[in-house]
Amino acid sequence: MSETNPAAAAEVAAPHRYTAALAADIEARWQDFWDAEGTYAAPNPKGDLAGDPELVARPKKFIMDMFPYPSGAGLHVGHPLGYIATDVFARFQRMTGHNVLHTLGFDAFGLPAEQYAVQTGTHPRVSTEANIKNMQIQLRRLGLGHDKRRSFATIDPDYYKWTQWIFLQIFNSWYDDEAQKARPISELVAEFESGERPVLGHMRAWSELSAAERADVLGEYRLAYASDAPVNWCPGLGTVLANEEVTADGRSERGNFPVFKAKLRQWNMRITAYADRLLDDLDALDWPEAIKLQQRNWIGRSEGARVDFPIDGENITVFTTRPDTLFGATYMVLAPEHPLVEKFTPDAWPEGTHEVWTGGHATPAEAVAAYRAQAASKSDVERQAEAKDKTGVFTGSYATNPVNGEKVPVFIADYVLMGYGTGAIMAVPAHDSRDFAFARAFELPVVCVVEPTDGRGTDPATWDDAFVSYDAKIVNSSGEGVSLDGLGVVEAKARITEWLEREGRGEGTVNFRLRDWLFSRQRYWGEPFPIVYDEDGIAHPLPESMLPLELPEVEDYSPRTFDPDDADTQPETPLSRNEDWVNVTLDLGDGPKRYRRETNTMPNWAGSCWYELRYLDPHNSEKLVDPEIEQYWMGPREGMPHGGVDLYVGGAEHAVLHLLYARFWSKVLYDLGHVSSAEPFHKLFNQGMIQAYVYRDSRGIAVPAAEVEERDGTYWYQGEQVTRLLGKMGKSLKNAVTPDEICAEYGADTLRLYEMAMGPLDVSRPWDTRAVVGQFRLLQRLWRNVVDETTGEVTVVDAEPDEETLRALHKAIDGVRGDLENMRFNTAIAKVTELNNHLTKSGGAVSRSVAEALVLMVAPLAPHIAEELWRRLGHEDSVVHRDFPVADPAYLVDETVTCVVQIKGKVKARLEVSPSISEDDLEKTALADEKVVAALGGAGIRKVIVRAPKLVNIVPA
Ligand code: ANZ
Repeated sequence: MSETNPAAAAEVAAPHRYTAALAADIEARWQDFWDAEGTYAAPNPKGDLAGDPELVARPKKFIMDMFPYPSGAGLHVGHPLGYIATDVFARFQRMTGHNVLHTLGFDAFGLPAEQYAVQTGTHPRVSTEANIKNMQIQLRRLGLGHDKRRSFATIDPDYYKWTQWIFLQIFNSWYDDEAQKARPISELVAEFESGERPVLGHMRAWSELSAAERADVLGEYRLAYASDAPVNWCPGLGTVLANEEVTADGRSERGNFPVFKAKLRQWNMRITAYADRLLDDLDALDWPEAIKLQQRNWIGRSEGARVDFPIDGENITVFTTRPDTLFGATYMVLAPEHPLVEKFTPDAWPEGTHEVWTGGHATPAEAVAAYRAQAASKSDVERQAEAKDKTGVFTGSYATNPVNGEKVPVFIADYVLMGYGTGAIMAVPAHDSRDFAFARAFELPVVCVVEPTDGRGTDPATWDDAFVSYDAKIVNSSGEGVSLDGLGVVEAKARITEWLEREGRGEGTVNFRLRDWLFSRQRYWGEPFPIVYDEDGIAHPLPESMLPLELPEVEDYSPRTFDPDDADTQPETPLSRNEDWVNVTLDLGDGPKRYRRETNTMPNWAGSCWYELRYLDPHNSEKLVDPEIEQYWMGPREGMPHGGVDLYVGGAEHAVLHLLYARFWSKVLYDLGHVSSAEPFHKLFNQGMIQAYVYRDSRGIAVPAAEVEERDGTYWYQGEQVTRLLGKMGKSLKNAVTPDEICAEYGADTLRLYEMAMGPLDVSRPWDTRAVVGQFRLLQRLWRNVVDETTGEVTVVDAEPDEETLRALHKAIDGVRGDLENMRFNTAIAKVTELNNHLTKSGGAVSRSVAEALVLMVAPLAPHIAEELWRRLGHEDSVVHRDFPVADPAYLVDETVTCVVQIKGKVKARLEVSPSISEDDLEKTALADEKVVAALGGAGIRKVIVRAPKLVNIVPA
């Protein structure tokens, strides 16, 4: 039998060995125990989750993962990397005196469930809930210490009731630029009523305006407002798309359909009101610099000026960051969509208009129409590309440069975007590369006004490109009332801005790249808007008592699609198909009336904009979160001036959208007094990715990775050689490894250790199933150091450990503590391994004190085996709330002995050296010693006699 089945033989010889079967048994038992005991329940200071006051009194730690979308494909081993890391960290924090909140919910609205529903007819709720159940089972198997009482999914009506409630708060507020904060819209109305604030755009008093006029005025202020913004309309998919969902060549990422710019009435969030605060508050956050930089670039603050260029008794206003170069502005460009284009397109070309300017068209109108059609088919990204060949066409009009009275031709060109600045620019070809390329193509004058510092001279005719510098002298810039000659760029900007303001021809301004957030989607599987429209089309918020507004049943979840090339179509939302739901009679305080519901739904970012708050107080039916509870877990404190989650772990792909939207909602809730934290996430950590090898055959098709064989560095699949490349892990690349497989083969503790040992957490690493066994062996050795594999008896002894073991132990404790505190999980595991190996090598029974400390050190990393060994060591309690061991500093200093150095038999120096120093090292140390060198006085050496570690005798020549 032993010949045919060695594993079975080993089991007979060692029935108590740590095997996959034993690991499975241990892990299931402890997972049941934790659930039954509520081991990971974090007590709140009050409310339904109040608990142990001793725990509440401790310093808190709120440790959070970016929550998952419950996909039908389930988890592969790459997904839980971050969840394991936060779990290890949370466990360590529990063992070092903190009240730790750690839980996980599900971000469950979204497109895949809806598409699945369209294909199969299964209601998205049904498939999503099944996916959540499946994911919960997979996650439970990993032994994650979550407070499950706090978990929820964004699709739960009890949750999205509050998402809708927050929408109403945003709808019912406006941004007071003076106070630099959001305020209730009712306070604005009061200011209008009292006449304290003039009603912009109306000569009449507030009381004289109609309801529709008032609604329009307030719409200009509300932080959530409906507008007819140009959006990405994709008839082939039947929905509008976010910019991120559109490819560089203007097609839908999904399905590759054409995308058109269409004006549709959509909800928007006025995130731009918060641009400055979103920038400023980044400074105090503990985030990776790269992510902060991406947010700064996305917000894109530019300081410059608006300048008016007179034209036919009107003005074209440009935004420029370089008003200091105004004397070099030789032409202007409007975005093709600019509303003034028609007005300044005369019937005929002015006398003698250049051929290149007209594009060969008979009239300006014809040229403009042709160019507009061409520009409409390009995406913003394409239009902004740094390509040298610039296109455009002359409008037939000239404006006047306000500083020198010169006539400048007005062009339209697609390198100017409507959505930025004013959608119009003054072109300074000498000092802007795009303008330079355009000027060369259209034979426009180039005037140098910033003195080149690179020796190219001041004649642009000889240049190959623009001279771009912020650190040079202004030249050629004197006009009637103002001269900039000789000034530096900064002074010149200040001087000209002052002049523009004095003359009423412009003003200094700050511009942001950030746009308002398009908040409507023509989808089914999202939060309905708590908004109804009356017969005049005026939007009314639902009262809080009518929340949640639940998603109704519909016959068909799919968006209506159209001929992909038919830009003139309009989306039809799935919710609009339920007429009974859409048309309702409601009493909104002035008696029953007929209303029509908003039929768009919110984007799937909405649910993740505030979920950290609901974890705090998940069952509160009166408030989104109790203020005292919010203050306890997230309020500002030392080192965290804006408060927030203590640690947030997730992928770097969420640098801008989710993280910016969540920051924005936090600030609105903060301004309105609902929370004390103005930032959601104080510390952010981006984990790396687990990559996997992708094997492809000669046709480039991925083959199942698990069936590929390696032969001397080459790879073979069914007799054919295949190529190997590192890539993503996933079903489509046939290289997914599930945590379930690894748990079945080795247990969750081994999987946890392997994932944490693979490398620093923020670095991507290739998965290697064959290497997992290394961590399994570590656990087997750990087990053997405490339990007899044959009898199952605990083998530890009460004797004091020897000096060397004590040193190894305390060195490990000190190192592992520091590593866990700083999330260096891989090096923590290396130190645990070293100590464990020391115990294995020492032979003989392990001292109880050492075994217990080792088990406690392992507990955050491999909690199941730690619980089991702890119990077998005779403890009744769980390791989870035990104190993490503390190193005794006395054992951390290396022991030394005194070595005497003699020259010709006389003592010249004493050295403190390690008792284990080698003869060579000791000789070198002695000869390098200052006193010895001095005593030798440059004499040569005939002989050195070394008796390590205590004596060195030098015989000079
Ligand atoms: C004149 C000028 C001279 C400019 C010069 C630059 C250099 P940032 O820093 O990104 O804010 N611009 C303004 N609006 C634009 C639009 N809608 N589409 C394309 N370009 C636009 O860039 C601001 C600069 O980009 C502005 O300053 C303007 O060109 C251009 F030596 O004005 B500048």
